[in-house]
Amino acid sequence: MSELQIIGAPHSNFVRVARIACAEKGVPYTLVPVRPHTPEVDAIHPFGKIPAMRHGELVLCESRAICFYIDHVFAGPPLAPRDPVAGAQTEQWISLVNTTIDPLLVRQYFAAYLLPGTPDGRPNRAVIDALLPKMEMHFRVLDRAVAKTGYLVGDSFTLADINLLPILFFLEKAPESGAMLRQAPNLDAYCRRHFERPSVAETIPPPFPGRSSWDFAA
Ligand SMILES: N[C@@H](CCC(=O)N[C@@H](CS)C(=O)NCC(=O)O)C(=O)O
Repeated sequence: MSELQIIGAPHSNFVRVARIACAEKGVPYTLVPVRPHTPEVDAIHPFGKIPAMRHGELVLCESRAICFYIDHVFAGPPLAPRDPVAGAQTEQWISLVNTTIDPLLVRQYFAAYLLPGTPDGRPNRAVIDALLPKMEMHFRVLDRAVAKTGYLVGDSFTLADINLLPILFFLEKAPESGAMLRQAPNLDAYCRRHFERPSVAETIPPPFPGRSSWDFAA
């Protein structure tokens, strides 16, 4: 069968999830680095979002579905535990990350730096300042979640961690979230440890288009 393609720009945290999943399973893939709403993506995702996937005749969209496929079709360590309790806890954290943490910390906070919508293009202070109390609560939740074992679920690396780490990579770069991370000892140690994991380290995205580095001035 032809090589698996992960379709989507490497800056997307959801694309990175699919790439880390491939790396963890030892699945070779080609990255097709296209933006949302381009013909390659629109042909697969009904709403034009990334990632999409192509493997032979099969096309899929949505990071969770793509990771399910990668996890079940290929050999290698399970990304989601097959034990029903640990599996359900993994799904619980994937859902919390994707439906609560990503919308606040990436789509609202990080976007206020990246796509600020201000007349001079500077970070959107009004948006950022309004988000800070909720962000602190999110950091407290995550710090508690990894305190016991250094993983979100049980004592092994799962798809739950794979979904969270690309978001923490962004958060480490921005001023307020970077400070919150450094003040959350368990979460900070979690990042230091797992950012070095080969699947995570080898999928670090290049700086966003139009930026020369990952530095975000306040
Ligand atoms: N639920 C989707 C979310 C994917 C997603 O939102 N991707 C972003 C890039 S990080 C995107 O394509 N945004 C374009 C849009 O929302 O129109 C998944 O898990 O794959």
